[in-house]
Amino acid sequence: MTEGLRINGRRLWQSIMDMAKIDALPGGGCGRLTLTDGDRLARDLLTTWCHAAGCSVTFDRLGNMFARRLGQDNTLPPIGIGSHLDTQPHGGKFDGVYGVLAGLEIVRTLNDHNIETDAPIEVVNWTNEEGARFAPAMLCSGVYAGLFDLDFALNRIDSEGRRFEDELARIGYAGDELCGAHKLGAFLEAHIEQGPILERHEEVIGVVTGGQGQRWYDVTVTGRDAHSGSTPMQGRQDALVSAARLVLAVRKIAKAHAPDSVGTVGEMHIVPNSRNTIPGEVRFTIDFRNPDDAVLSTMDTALRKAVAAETEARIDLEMIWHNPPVQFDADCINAVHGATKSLGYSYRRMVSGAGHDACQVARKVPTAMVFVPCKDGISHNEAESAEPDHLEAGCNVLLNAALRLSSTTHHPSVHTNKNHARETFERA
Ligand code: HGY
Ligand code: MN
Ligand code: MN
Repeated sequence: MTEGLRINGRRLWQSIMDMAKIDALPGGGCGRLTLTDGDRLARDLLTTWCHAAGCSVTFDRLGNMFARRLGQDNTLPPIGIGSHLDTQPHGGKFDGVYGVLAGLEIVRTLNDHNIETDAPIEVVNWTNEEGARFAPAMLCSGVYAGLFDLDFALNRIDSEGRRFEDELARIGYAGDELCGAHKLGAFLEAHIEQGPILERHEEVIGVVTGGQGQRWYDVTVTGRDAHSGSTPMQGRQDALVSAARLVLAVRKIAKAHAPDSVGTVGEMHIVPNSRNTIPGEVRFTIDFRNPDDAVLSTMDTALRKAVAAETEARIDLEMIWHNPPVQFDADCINAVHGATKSLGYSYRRMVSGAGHDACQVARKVPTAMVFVPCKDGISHNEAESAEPDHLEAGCNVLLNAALRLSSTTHHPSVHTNKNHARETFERA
């Protein structure tokens, strides 16, 4: 009865466009940082829609939201379907939002057809996936999966010195449920690929088998403030020159570990940031990624060597996040793969280059992902865009995979692959 069921693509698209009005930017994207008033409005809108679809909505200590649609047997752990509503400062309309609203569209479609699943279905919105305001990324799905403890998350500070816990309370989304106590039988996440591979190969669906590893660092370079006019070049302790050499070292290390490594310095603060004072302090971030944790270790060694070679200023390097590569659950991957084939979409199996809440949740709950293409592979950019029929196809796969999973008792076969994600990894 349910095989080959399809969602309402127009309704899905409209919900994404309506959500995109919250903290809309002039360039067509969204700047909806976590725990801001915009995040609150997005959460309120999702709650209204989920209530209208007959769901009950709860949220845990970190504001992770669960909208529950009852099944025939509500003693079974629910199938979670979701992603995140927070965006990058200059983000797009689809990153994260697509996955949450695909879950809502599945609930709406099941309602349209009066279908009662065996296990309950839950639409999930994970708090602070982006890590742009409170590092690291995937923070609250990480606490849920037991990768960070609660206090670590509650005490994270943003660049203006505001605490995570205070901001969560301010927007009214600090729940009582212990983060990690909420049962899920499986978790599925639909997401735009955020890279060019599906588009390059003209495929519609990515059957995602895992995620690459990542390491994040905070670097503080301490030199000495001095007058730009009267201080001789010889003997300066210019923190920005040292930082610039390390920025180039990050690129060199990533290229030296080609083709699968990437390295980025995305955030930098210069103090005192005055045009006629030699910078005395520079703080910046480093983001290394590779599907193989052993390679990330060699990149780490190369970075520490570059730091040791810096003599003009003092360098403090702190690795604030070590996220090993993850392999998704075989049964969940097969449900996605089987649904894709039965719906007749072109597809490839692939490892995710970007991090996702699913990469964290997979360490606790059987999990898999569905990718759809995005234009030119661009994301974390206001120009991010996706085709309505691709979004619809991904949501159809998600629906049929969820139906397969909700009617089988599911035993976790999750393993965190410490070395490297097994599927071949094609670097963009
Ligand atoms: O960093 C990531 O890969 C994700 O977009 N938060
Ligand atoms: Mn995302
Ligand atoms: Mn993102």
